[in-house]
Amino acid sequence: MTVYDGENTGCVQIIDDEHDPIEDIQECIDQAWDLHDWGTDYNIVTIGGPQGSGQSTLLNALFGTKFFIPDDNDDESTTEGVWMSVAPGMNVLAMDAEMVGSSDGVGWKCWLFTTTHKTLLLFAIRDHTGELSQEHLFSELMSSISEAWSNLEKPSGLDMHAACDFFDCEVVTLPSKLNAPDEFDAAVSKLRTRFVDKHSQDYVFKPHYWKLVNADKIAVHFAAILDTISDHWTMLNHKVLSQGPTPQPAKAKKYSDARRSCLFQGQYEEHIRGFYDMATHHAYSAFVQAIGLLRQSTGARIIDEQLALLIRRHYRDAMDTFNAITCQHRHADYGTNRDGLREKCYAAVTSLFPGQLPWDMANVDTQICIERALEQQESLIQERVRRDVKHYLTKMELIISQQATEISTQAAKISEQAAKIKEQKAGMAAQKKTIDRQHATISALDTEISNLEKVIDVQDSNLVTQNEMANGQKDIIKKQKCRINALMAQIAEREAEIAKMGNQVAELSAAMAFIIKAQQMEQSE
Ligand SMILES: Nc1nc2c(ncn2[C@@H]2O[C@H](COP(=O)(O)OP(=O)(O)O)[C@@H](O)[C@H]2O)c(=O)[nH]1
Ligand SMILES: [Mg+2]
Repeated sequence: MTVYDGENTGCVQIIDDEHDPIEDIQECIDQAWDLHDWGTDYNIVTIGGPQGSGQSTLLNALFGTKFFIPDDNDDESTTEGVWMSVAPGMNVLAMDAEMVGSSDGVGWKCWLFTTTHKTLLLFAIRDHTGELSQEHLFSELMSSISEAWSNLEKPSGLDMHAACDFFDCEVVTLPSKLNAPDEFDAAVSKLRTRFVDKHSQDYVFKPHYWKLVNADKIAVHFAAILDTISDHWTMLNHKVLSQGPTPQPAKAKKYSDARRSCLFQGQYEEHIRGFYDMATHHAYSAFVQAIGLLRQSTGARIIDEQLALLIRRHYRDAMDTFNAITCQHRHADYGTNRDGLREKCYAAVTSLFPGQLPWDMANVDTQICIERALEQQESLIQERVRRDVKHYLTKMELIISQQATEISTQAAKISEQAAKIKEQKAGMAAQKKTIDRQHATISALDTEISNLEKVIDVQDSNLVTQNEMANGQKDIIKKQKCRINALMAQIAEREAEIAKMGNQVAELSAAMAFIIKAQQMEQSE
């Protein structure tokens, strides 16, 4: 019995917390969601990411759903299993699931539930601060995806495919819901328009995302997918998704019983019929539209060679579309359905260009077979060339990496030498500074010397003058000496004279004393 949530939020649990499928999704389709009018005009969305990364919050904000969001204080509770809800006012089925981090990758299965040929992986980077540009994030993501894809073990026949054959990838950034709530709301509502506005250039749901199942048939489709998943359980769970331990045998059995009861006994055949109808519908409607346009644009009523070529090209596109859709789900009905599509295309051409036998179908198909064989040859050659190129590239990479090592060793040496040179330069600069300083000192000394020289010159000239003066004085002294000598001679003369006069005086005195004595004697007598 399908689990409806207690609060009547319109959300239904389609896989339970034990990761077992809930049986009667059909009941929701018929009653809760009422998908009967949707046909293929619908889309399925889900958000992947670690628990607590805001998946439920973003789903609710974008699609107006009411998926469970735990209380901020409630660390324990979280989304368990897979829940689904119709987005109010939109032909969108939103899935909320425990995702990466769950023990067996149940959330990944949501992506596998896709009912389209191609899936859009829209990476929403939350709490984006703008440090890394969207372009940068995109290129990082793309390189991670292609690396993951190249490590993926692909079913045989899909080895040649690239991730972009199955997935379109885009990146959007969202500001922090907690730190910038207004900006977050604005960004989310802008993003929402991309899911709603069919005329927008950025409309998320591209026409080439063919729906392979009518909306009211998705229950059987899901069951069939679960069947496929469980058949490839080991590969999906371990080699591809690396999501935890091998399921215990008891659990595996329970799972397989559940899926079998999910197949609605007999509805699988109906599902396959619907699937082929859908593939025929997509291929045929594209073909009819294309040749209708051809008829309109050329105005031609008669199929000439050129028109036949164009029609053939569209016919081939239609067959390719049919094959692309059905290639992963080949079934016994393939041949009958392909022939049916061929007949329908033929009928369409004859009704647009009545009364003409535009081509011999067998011929066209043979030609297409030949072309395809040629293409296969070409792709084999390309593959061989690619392998050779890869081999060569690996070799080159090795050589380049060796050279890179060598270069990096040399670069290290060069940088070592550069460091030394830098050191020496610094030493030289220091020496230059010292030399400059010494130069300055020398030039100061030079100035001082030249000043001193000037002083010396002045002193020299002074000395000359003084010498001259001295010589003059010497002459004067000489003259004075002569004069002194003359004076000395005069003095000596005078002294001699004085001595003479002294002698005379002494003689006179003696004479006078004699006289006096004589007088005294005379007197005394
Ligand atoms: N920082 C931040 N928190 C968010 C954002 N979106 C939701 N949250 C909070 O993260 C918690 C878990 O959100 P929920 O949507 O339940 O995460 P889920 O487990 O991935 O579904 C809630 O408390 C939200 O308020 C976001 O963009 N940034
Ligand atoms: Mg959640």
